[in-house]
Amino acid sequence: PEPAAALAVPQAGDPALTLLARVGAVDPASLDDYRAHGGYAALRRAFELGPAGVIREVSDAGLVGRGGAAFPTGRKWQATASQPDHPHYLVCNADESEPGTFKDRVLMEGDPYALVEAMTIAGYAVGAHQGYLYLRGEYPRAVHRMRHAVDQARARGLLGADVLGQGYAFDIEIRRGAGAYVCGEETALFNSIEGYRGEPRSKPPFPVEKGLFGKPTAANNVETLVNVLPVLTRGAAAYAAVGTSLSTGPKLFCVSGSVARPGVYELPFGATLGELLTLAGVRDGLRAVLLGGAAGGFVRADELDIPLTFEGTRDAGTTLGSGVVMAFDDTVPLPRLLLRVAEFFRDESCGQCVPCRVGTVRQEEALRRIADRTGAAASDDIALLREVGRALRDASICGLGQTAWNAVESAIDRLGAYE
Ligand code: L3W
Ligand code: SF4
Repeated sequence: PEPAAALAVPQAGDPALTLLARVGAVDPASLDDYRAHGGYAALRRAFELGPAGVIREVSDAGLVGRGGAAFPTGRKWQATASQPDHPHYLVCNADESEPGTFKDRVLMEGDPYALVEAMTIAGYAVGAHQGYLYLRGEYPRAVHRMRHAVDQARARGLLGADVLGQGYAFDIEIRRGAGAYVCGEETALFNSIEGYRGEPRSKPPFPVEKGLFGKPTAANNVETLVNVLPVLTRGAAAYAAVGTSLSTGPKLFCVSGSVARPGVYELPFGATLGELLTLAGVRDGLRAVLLGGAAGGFVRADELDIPLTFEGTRDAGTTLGSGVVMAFDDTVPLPRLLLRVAEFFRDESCGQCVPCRVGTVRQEEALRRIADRTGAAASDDIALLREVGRALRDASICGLGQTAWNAVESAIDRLGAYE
Protein backbone atom coordinates (compact mmCIF):
# COMPACT_ATOMS: atom_id res chain seq x y z
CA PRO A 1 0.00 0.00 0.00
CA GLU A 2 0.98 3.60 -0.54
CA PRO A 3 2.29 5.20 2.68
CA ALA A 4 0.19 7.76 4.50
CA ALA A 5 2.45 10.61 3.40
CA ALA A 6 1.81 9.96 -0.28
CA LEU A 7 -1.89 9.38 0.21
CA ALA A 8 -2.12 12.54 2.23
CA VAL A 9 -1.17 14.84 -0.64
CA PRO A 10 -4.48 16.69 -0.78
CA GLN A 11 -4.15 18.19 -4.23
CA ALA A 12 -2.38 15.38 -6.10
CA GLY A 13 -2.56 15.59 -9.86
CA ASP A 14 -3.97 19.13 -9.92
CA PRO A 15 -2.67 20.71 -13.17
CA ALA A 16 -2.44 24.13 -11.48
CA LEU A 17 0.39 22.81 -9.35
CA THR A 18 4.06 23.03 -10.17
CA LEU A 19 6.03 20.82 -7.80
CA LEU A 20 3.30 18.30 -7.02
CA ALA A 21 1.70 18.30 -10.49
CA ARG A 22 2.96 14.83 -11.38
CA VAL A 23 2.65 13.33 -7.90
CA GLY A 24 -0.27 10.93 -8.01
CA ALA A 25 -0.67 11.50 -11.76
CA VAL A 26 2.47 9.83 -13.12
CA ASP A 27 3.58 6.22 -12.75
CA PRO A 28 6.70 6.63 -10.57
CA ALA A 29 8.20 3.45 -12.04
CA SER A 30 7.87 4.52 -15.67
CA LEU A 31 10.38 6.72 -17.46
CA ASP A 32 8.09 6.78 -20.51
CA ASP A 33 5.21 8.08 -18.41
CA TYR A 34 7.50 10.73 -16.91
CA ARG A 35 8.41 11.87 -20.41
CA ALA A 36 4.75 11.83 -21.42
CA HIS A 37 4.14 14.24 -18.52
CA GLY A 38 6.77 16.75 -19.68
CA GLY A 39 9.84 15.02 -18.27
CA TYR A 40 13.30 15.87 -19.67
CA ALA A 41 12.17 19.11 -21.34
CA ALA A 42 14.14 21.03 -18.69
CA LEU A 43 17.36 19.08 -19.33
CA ARG A 44 17.07 19.75 -23.07
CA ARG A 45 16.65 23.44 -22.29
CA ALA A 46 19.68 23.28 -20.00
CA PHE A 47 21.84 21.93 -22.84
CA GLU A 48 20.63 24.80 -25.06
CA LEU A 49 21.53 27.37 -22.40
CA GLY A 50 24.90 25.91 -21.39
CA PRO A 51 26.13 25.79 -17.76
CA ALA A 52 26.51 29.57 -17.37
CA GLY A 53 23.08 30.13 -18.92
CA VAL A 54 21.47 27.68 -16.49
CA ILE A 55 23.06 29.44 -13.52
CA ARG A 56 21.87 32.80 -14.88
CA GLU A 57 18.27 31.53 -15.17
CA VAL A 58 18.34 30.07 -11.65
CA SER A 59 19.75 33.35 -10.28
CA ASP A 60 17.26 35.49 -12.20
CA ALA A 61 14.43 33.28 -10.95
CA GLY A 62 15.41 34.19 -7.39
CA LEU A 63 15.45 30.53 -6.34
CA VAL A 64 16.64 30.08 -2.75
CA GLY A 65 17.29 26.88 -0.81
CA ARG A 66 14.29 24.99 0.55
CA GLY A 67 16.14 23.03 3.25
CA GLY A 68 15.64 25.82 5.77
CA ALA A 69 18.38 28.38 5.30
CA ALA A 70 17.14 30.04 2.06
CA PHE A 71 20.62 30.55 0.58
CA PRO A 72 20.48 31.73 -3.08
CA THR A 73 20.90 28.65 -5.29
CA GLY A 74 22.39 30.54 -8.24
CA ARG A 75 25.09 32.03 -6.02
CA LYS A 76 25.93 28.60 -4.61
CA TRP A 77 26.17 27.09 -8.10
CA GLN A 78 28.23 29.97 -9.46
CA ALA A 79 30.65 29.70 -6.52
CA THR A 80 31.03 25.95 -7.11
CA ALA A 81 31.35 26.20 -10.89
CA SER A 82 34.10 28.83 -10.65
CA GLN A 83 36.43 26.81 -8.38
CA PRO A 84 39.72 25.90 -10.07
CA ASP A 85 40.07 22.71 -8.02
CA HIS A 86 38.58 19.53 -9.54
CA PRO A 87 36.58 17.31 -9.55
CA HIS A 88 33.40 19.15 -8.60
CA TYR A 89 30.56 17.27 -6.93
CA LEU A 90 26.82 17.64 -6.73
CA VAL A 91 25.17 16.37 -3.55
CA CYS A 92 21.44 16.14 -3.03
CA ASN A 93 20.50 16.31 0.62
CA ALA A 94 17.56 13.94 0.95
CA ASP A 95 18.20 13.15 4.62
CA GLU A 96 14.87 14.74 5.47
CA SER A 97 14.85 14.41 9.25
CA GLU A 98 13.44 17.63 10.66
CA PRO A 99 10.49 16.55 12.82
CA GLY A 100 7.31 17.32 10.89
CA THR A 101 9.02 17.46 7.47
CA PHE A 102 7.90 14.95 4.82
CA LYS A 103 7.75 16.90 1.54
CA ASP A 104 10.95 15.46 0.02
CA ARG A 105 9.63 11.97 0.69
CA VAL A 106 6.47 12.73 -1.28
CA LEU A 107 8.52 14.15 -4.18
CA MET A 108 10.90 11.18 -4.30
CA GLU A 109 8.16 8.57 -3.97
CA GLY A 110 5.71 10.24 -6.32
CA ASP A 111 7.97 11.79 -8.97
CA PRO A 112 11.44 10.19 -8.72
CA TYR A 113 12.56 10.95 -12.28
CA ALA A 114 12.07 14.67 -11.59
CA LEU A 115 14.87 14.50 -9.04
CA VAL A 116 17.11 12.49 -11.39
CA GLU A 117 16.57 15.12 -14.10
CA ALA A 118 17.08 18.03 -11.69
CA MET A 119 20.29 16.54 -10.28
CA THR A 120 21.59 16.08 -13.82
CA ILE A 121 20.90 19.75 -14.59
CA ALA A 122 22.55 20.87 -11.34
CA GLY A 123 25.59 18.69 -12.05
CA TYR A 124 25.87 20.14 -15.55
CA ALA A 125 25.64 23.70 -14.21
CA VAL A 126 28.35 23.30 -11.57
CA GLY A 127 30.69 21.18 -13.72
CA ALA A 128 30.22 17.92 -11.78
CA HIS A 129 30.34 14.47 -13.31
CA GLN A 130 29.32 12.62 -10.18
CA GLY A 131 26.28 13.26 -8.05
CA TYR A 132 25.42 11.72 -4.69
CA LEU A 133 21.89 11.33 -3.42
CA TYR A 134 22.05 11.02 0.38
CA LEU A 135 18.72 9.52 1.27
CA ARG A 136 17.22 9.16 4.71
CA GLY A 137 17.56 5.52 5.82
CA GLU A 138 14.01 5.41 7.17
CA TYR A 139 12.56 6.02 3.69
CA PRO A 140 12.78 2.52 2.13
CA ARG A 141 10.11 3.22 -0.49
CA ALA A 142 11.87 6.40 -1.63
CA VAL A 143 15.17 4.48 -1.81
CA HIS A 144 13.54 1.76 -3.90
CA ARG A 145 11.91 4.22 -6.32
CA MET A 146 14.95 6.44 -6.67
CA ARG A 147 17.19 3.40 -7.30
CA HIS A 148 14.83 2.21 -10.00
CA ALA A 149 14.68 5.68 -11.57
CA VAL A 150 18.48 6.06 -11.58
CA ASP A 151 18.92 2.58 -13.13
CA GLN A 152 16.31 3.24 -15.81
CA ALA A 153 17.75 6.65 -16.64
CA ARG A 154 21.20 5.10 -17.00
CA ALA A 155 19.88 2.28 -19.19
CA ARG A 156 18.24 4.84 -21.49
CA GLY A 157 21.25 7.15 -21.88
CA LEU A 158 19.93 9.84 -19.53
CA LEU A 159 22.77 9.19 -17.12
CA GLY A 160 26.22 7.84 -17.88
CA ALA A 161 29.03 8.69 -20.26
CA ASP A 162 27.02 10.69 -22.79
CA VAL A 163 23.81 12.15 -21.36
CA LEU A 164 21.22 12.68 -24.12
CA GLY A 165 24.04 12.38 -26.66
CA GLN A 166 25.31 15.82 -25.63
CA GLY A 167 28.82 14.71 -24.65
CA TYR A 168 28.23 15.37 -20.95
CA ALA A 169 29.05 12.58 -18.49
CA PHE A 170 27.08 12.38 -15.25
CA ASP A 171 26.04 9.64 -12.89
CA ILE A 172 24.27 9.38 -9.55
CA GLU A 173 25.17 7.21 -6.59
CA ILE A 174 22.60 6.69 -3.85
CA ARG A 175 23.79 6.54 -0.24
CA ARG A 176 21.45 5.71 2.60
CA GLY A 177 21.62 7.49 5.94
CA ALA A 178 21.54 5.49 9.15
CA GLY A 179 19.12 7.46 11.25
CA ALA A 180 21.15 10.40 12.52
CA TYR A 181 19.42 13.81 12.34
CA VAL A 182 22.78 15.57 12.30
CA CYS A 183 23.68 13.94 8.98
CA GLY A 184 21.26 16.39 7.36
CA GLU A 185 23.85 19.05 8.16
CA GLU A 186 25.76 19.20 4.92
CA THR A 187 29.29 18.69 6.23
CA ALA A 188 28.24 15.81 8.53
CA LEU A 189 26.59 14.35 5.45
CA PHE A 190 29.89 14.59 3.54
CA ASN A 191 31.70 12.82 6.39
CA SER A 192 29.04 10.10 6.34
CA ILE A 193 29.48 9.56 2.59
CA GLU A 194 33.25 9.47 3.04
CA GLY A 195 32.89 6.73 5.65
CA TYR A 196 33.66 8.82 8.73
CA ARG A 197 31.49 9.57 11.75
CA GLY A 198 28.66 11.92 10.91
CA GLU A 199 30.11 14.95 12.66
CA PRO A 200 29.79 18.47 11.23
CA ARG A 201 32.89 20.32 10.15
CA SER A 202 33.52 23.97 10.97
CA LYS A 203 32.50 26.41 8.23
CA PRO A 204 34.16 28.23 6.51
CA PRO A 205 35.52 26.80 4.31
CA PHE A 206 32.10 26.37 2.75
CA PRO A 207 31.33 23.28 0.68
CA VAL A 208 31.42 25.31 -2.54
CA GLU A 209 35.18 25.49 -1.94
CA LYS A 210 35.94 22.38 0.13
CA GLY A 211 33.07 19.94 0.37
CA LEU A 212 32.80 16.25 -0.36
CA PHE A 213 36.28 14.62 -0.38
CA GLY A 214 37.62 18.16 0.15
CA LYS A 215 36.51 19.19 -3.35
CA PRO A 216 34.14 21.95 -4.54
CA THR A 217 30.60 20.75 -3.88
CA ALA A 218 27.12 22.10 -4.45
CA ALA A 219 24.79 20.63 -1.81
CA ASN A 220 21.08 21.20 -2.36
CA ASN A 221 17.85 20.00 -0.83
CA VAL A 222 15.48 17.81 -2.89
CA GLU A 223 12.76 20.46 -3.17
CA THR A 224 15.31 23.11 -4.19
CA LEU A 225 16.50 20.95 -7.07
CA VAL A 226 13.01 20.04 -8.24
CA ASN A 227 12.24 23.78 -8.49
CA VAL A 228 14.92 24.08 -11.17
CA LEU A 229 12.67 22.20 -13.60
CA PRO A 230 9.94 24.90 -13.78
CA VAL A 231 12.61 27.61 -13.74
CA LEU A 232 13.95 26.20 -17.01
CA THR A 233 10.72 25.10 -18.68
CA ARG A 234 8.76 28.27 -17.87
CA GLY A 235 11.66 30.73 -17.78
CA ALA A 236 13.08 32.77 -14.92
CA ALA A 237 10.66 35.69 -15.31
CA ALA A 238 7.52 33.53 -15.21
CA TYR A 239 8.89 31.63 -12.22
CA ALA A 240 9.78 34.83 -10.35
CA ALA A 241 6.31 36.25 -10.99
CA VAL A 242 4.96 33.69 -8.49
CA GLY A 243 5.34 34.48 -4.79
CA THR A 244 6.97 37.65 -3.48
CA SER A 245 10.08 39.52 -4.65
CA LEU A 246 12.22 37.96 -1.90
CA SER A 247 10.59 34.50 -1.80
CA THR A 248 9.87 33.51 -5.38
CA GLY A 249 8.04 30.50 -6.75
CA PRO A 250 5.99 27.75 -5.13
CA LYS A 251 6.63 26.19 -1.70
CA LEU A 252 5.71 22.87 -0.17
CA PHE A 253 4.31 22.96 3.35
CA CYS A 254 4.08 19.94 5.63
CA VAL A 255 0.96 20.34 7.72
CA SER A 256 0.35 18.07 10.69
CA GLY A 257 -1.17 18.01 14.15
CA SER A 258 -4.57 19.40 15.00
CA VAL A 259 -5.96 19.59 11.46
CA ALA A 260 -8.55 17.51 9.64
CA ARG A 261 -6.45 17.00 6.49
CA PRO A 262 -2.74 16.66 7.27
CA GLY A 263 -0.38 16.39 4.32
CA VAL A 264 1.87 18.21 1.88
CA TYR A 265 0.41 21.40 0.44
CA GLU A 266 1.82 23.42 -2.43
CA LEU A 267 1.13 27.15 -2.31
CA PRO A 268 2.81 30.18 -3.81
CA PHE A 269 4.96 32.00 -1.26
CA GLY A 270 2.95 34.78 0.35
CA ALA A 271 -0.17 32.91 1.41
CA THR A 272 -0.81 33.41 5.10
CA LEU A 273 -0.51 30.81 7.80
CA GLY A 274 -4.26 31.13 8.38
CA GLU A 275 -5.05 30.43 4.72
CA LEU A 276 -2.93 27.28 4.79
CA LEU A 277 -4.52 26.07 8.02
CA THR A 278 -7.99 26.71 6.61
CA LEU A 279 -7.12 24.51 3.60
CA ALA A 280 -5.95 21.80 5.99
CA GLY A 281 -9.11 22.06 8.08
CA VAL A 282 -7.86 23.51 11.34
CA ARG A 283 -9.72 22.17 14.36
CA ASP A 284 -11.36 24.18 17.13
CA GLY A 285 -9.29 25.15 20.15
CA LEU A 286 -6.09 25.93 18.27
CA ARG A 287 -3.50 27.14 20.76
CA ALA A 288 -0.21 27.36 18.88
CA VAL A 289 1.55 26.51 15.64
CA LEU A 290 5.13 25.28 15.45
CA LEU A 291 6.77 26.72 12.33
CA GLY A 292 10.02 25.27 10.99
CA GLY A 293 10.01 22.09 13.06
CA ALA A 294 11.92 21.33 16.26
CA ALA A 295 14.57 23.83 15.10
CA GLY A 296 11.89 26.47 14.50
CA GLY A 297 9.54 28.32 16.80
CA PHE A 298 5.96 28.58 18.05
CA VAL A 299 3.50 31.28 17.07
CA ARG A 300 0.18 31.95 18.78
CA ALA A 301 -3.28 31.21 17.42
CA ASP A 302 -3.88 34.98 17.09
CA GLU A 303 -0.89 35.36 14.72
CA LEU A 304 -2.31 33.49 11.75
CA ASP A 305 -1.93 36.50 9.45
CA ILE A 306 1.83 35.86 9.24
CA PRO A 307 2.76 35.61 5.54
CA LEU A 308 4.44 32.33 4.66
CA THR A 309 7.59 33.81 3.15
CA PHE A 310 11.18 33.79 4.37
CA GLU A 311 11.05 37.56 4.98
CA GLY A 312 7.53 37.54 6.45
CA THR A 313 8.32 34.88 9.06
CA ARG A 314 11.65 36.56 9.85
CA ASP A 315 9.95 39.92 10.36
CA ALA A 316 7.48 38.19 12.66
CA GLY A 317 10.41 36.93 14.74
CA THR A 318 10.13 33.31 13.67
CA THR A 319 11.25 31.10 10.77
CA LEU A 320 9.79 29.24 7.84
CA GLY A 321 12.53 26.60 8.04
CA SER A 322 11.89 23.72 5.68
CA GLY A 323 8.11 24.35 5.65
CA VAL A 324 6.89 22.59 8.79
CA VAL A 325 3.48 23.71 10.07
CA MET A 326 2.46 21.74 13.15
CA ALA A 327 -0.82 22.76 14.79
CA PHE A 328 -1.48 22.18 18.48
CA ASP A 329 -4.83 22.57 20.20
CA ASP A 330 -5.40 23.34 23.86
CA THR A 331 -5.47 19.65 24.86
CA VAL A 332 -1.71 19.35 24.27
CA PRO A 333 0.33 19.59 27.50
CA LEU A 334 2.95 22.15 26.50
CA PRO A 335 5.54 21.29 29.20
CA ARG A 336 5.54 17.65 28.02
CA LEU A 337 5.80 18.72 24.39
CA LEU A 338 8.80 20.95 25.13
CA LEU A 339 10.42 18.16 27.10
CA ARG A 340 9.98 15.89 24.07
CA VAL A 341 11.68 18.50 21.85
CA ALA A 342 14.57 18.74 24.33
CA GLU A 343 14.90 14.94 24.48
CA PHE A 344 15.14 14.91 20.71
CA PHE A 345 18.04 17.37 20.61
CA ARG A 346 19.86 15.65 23.47
CA ASP A 347 19.48 12.35 21.67
CA GLU A 348 20.58 13.69 18.28
CA SER A 349 23.54 15.83 19.42
CA CYS A 350 26.68 14.28 17.93
CA GLY A 351 28.60 15.25 21.06
CA GLN A 352 31.49 16.84 19.21
CA CYS A 353 31.29 20.27 20.88
CA VAL A 354 30.75 21.07 24.54
CA PRO A 355 27.99 23.72 24.33
CA CYS A 356 25.69 21.30 22.54
CA ARG A 357 26.80 18.06 24.19
CA VAL A 358 26.33 19.49 27.69
CA GLY A 359 23.78 22.19 26.92
CA THR A 360 21.19 19.85 25.45
CA VAL A 361 21.43 17.68 28.60
CA ARG A 362 21.07 20.68 30.93
CA GLN A 363 18.13 21.95 28.89
CA GLU A 364 16.36 18.60 29.13
CA GLU A 365 17.01 18.35 32.88
CA ALA A 366 15.50 21.78 33.53
CA LEU A 367 12.47 21.08 31.35
CA ARG A 368 11.92 17.75 33.10
CA ARG A 369 12.02 19.42 36.51
CA ILE A 370 9.45 21.92 35.24
CA ALA A 371 7.24 19.29 33.60
CA ASP A 372 7.28 17.10 36.71
CA ARG A 373 6.25 20.00 38.91
CA THR A 374 2.56 20.69 39.15
CA GLY A 375 2.66 24.43 39.91
CA ALA A 376 4.30 27.29 38.00
CA ALA A 377 7.90 26.93 36.84
CA ALA A 378 10.56 28.08 39.23
CA SER A 379 12.12 31.25 37.92
CA ASP A 380 15.62 29.87 38.50
CA ASP A 381 14.96 27.06 36.01
CA ILE A 382 13.75 29.56 33.43
CA ALA A 383 16.87 31.68 34.05
CA LEU A 384 19.02 28.58 33.66
CA LEU A 385 17.28 27.69 30.40
CA ARG A 386 18.00 31.18 29.05
CA GLU A 387 21.66 30.97 30.02
CA VAL A 388 22.08 27.50 28.52
CA GLY A 389 20.12 28.60 25.44
CA ARG A 390 22.46 31.53 24.88
CA ALA A 391 25.50 29.24 25.02
CA LEU A 392 23.85 26.76 22.66
CA ARG A 393 23.04 29.45 20.12
CA ASP A 394 26.32 31.38 20.32
CA ALA A 395 28.90 28.65 20.72
CA SER A 396 27.68 25.46 19.00
CA ILE A 397 29.50 24.36 15.88
CA CYS A 398 26.45 23.55 13.79
CA GLY A 399 22.77 24.31 13.30
CA LEU A 400 21.65 21.47 15.57
CA GLY A 401 23.07 23.07 18.71
CA GLN A 402 22.41 26.60 17.47
CA THR A 403 18.69 25.91 17.09
CA ALA A 404 18.14 23.49 20.01
CA TRP A 405 16.72 26.25 22.23
CA ASN A 406 14.55 27.99 19.60
CA ALA A 407 11.28 26.16 20.23
CA VAL A 408 11.62 26.32 24.00
CA GLU A 409 12.45 30.02 23.96
CA SER A 410 9.50 30.84 21.72
CA ALA A 411 7.16 28.80 23.94
CA ILE A 412 8.30 30.76 26.99
CA ASP A 413 8.30 34.21 25.39
CA ARG A 414 5.50 33.93 22.86
CA LEU A 415 3.10 31.44 24.35
CA GLY A 416 3.77 32.14 28.01
CA ALA A 417 4.19 28.38 28.37
CA TYR A 418 4.89 28.38 32.11
CA GLU A 419 2.82 31.32 33.30
C1 L3W B 1 29.03 29.79 0.01
C2 L3W B 1 28.96 31.43 1.68
N1 L3W B 1 28.04 29.06 0.53
C3 L3W B 1 26.29 29.84 3.44
C4 L3W B 1 25.74 27.80 2.10
C5 L3W B 1 25.98 26.69 3.09
C6 L3W B 1 24.65 25.95 3.03
C7 L3W B 1 23.65 27.05 2.81
C8 L3W B 1 22.99 27.54 4.05
O1 L3W B 1 21.20 24.83 7.49
C9 L3W B 1 19.20 25.52 8.34
C10 L3W B 1 18.52 26.30 9.43
C11 L3W B 1 17.25 25.52 9.74
N2 L3W B 1 29.51 30.93 0.56
C12 L3W B 1 27.91 30.69 2.28
C13 L3W B 1 27.49 29.51 1.66
N3 L3W B 1 26.50 29.02 2.40
N4 L3W B 1 27.14 30.88 3.38
O2 L3W B 1 24.37 28.10 2.21
O3 L3W B 1 23.94 27.75 5.04
P1 L3W B 1 23.63 27.93 6.60
O4 L3W B 1 24.91 27.73 7.30
O5 L3W B 1 22.93 29.22 6.77
O6 L3W B 1 22.59 26.81 6.98
P2 L3W B 1 22.69 25.19 7.08
O7 L3W B 1 23.61 24.81 8.19
O8 L3W B 1 22.93 24.54 5.76
C14 L3W B 1 20.64 25.25 8.65
C15 L3W B 1 17.30 24.36 8.86
O9 L3W B 1 18.55 24.29 8.22
N5 L3W B 1 17.09 23.17 9.56
C16 L3W B 1 16.41 22.24 8.90
C17 L3W B 1 16.85 21.01 8.84
C18 L3W B 1 16.07 19.96 8.26
C19 L3W B 1 15.78 19.85 6.97
C20 L3W B 1 15.02 18.73 6.44
O10 L3W B 1 14.60 17.84 7.17
N6 L3W B 1 14.83 18.72 5.16
O11 L3W B 1 16.22 20.76 6.12
C21 L3W B 1 17.63 22.88 10.78
O12 L3W B 1 18.31 23.57 11.48
O13 L3W B 1 16.13 26.26 9.39
O14 L3W B 1 18.20 27.55 8.92
O15 L3W B 1 24.63 25.09 1.96
O16 L3W B 1 27.05 25.90 2.71
N7 L3W B 1 29.45 32.57 2.20
FE1 SF4 C 1 27.59 18.05 17.17
FE2 SF4 C 1 25.82 19.58 18.48
FE3 SF4 C 1 28.25 20.49 18.06
FE4 SF4 C 1 26.54 20.21 15.99
S1 SF4 C 1 26.35 21.62 17.70
S2 SF4 C 1 28.73 19.65 16.04
S3 SF4 C 1 25.44 18.35 16.68
S4 SF4 C 1 27.71 18.67 19.29
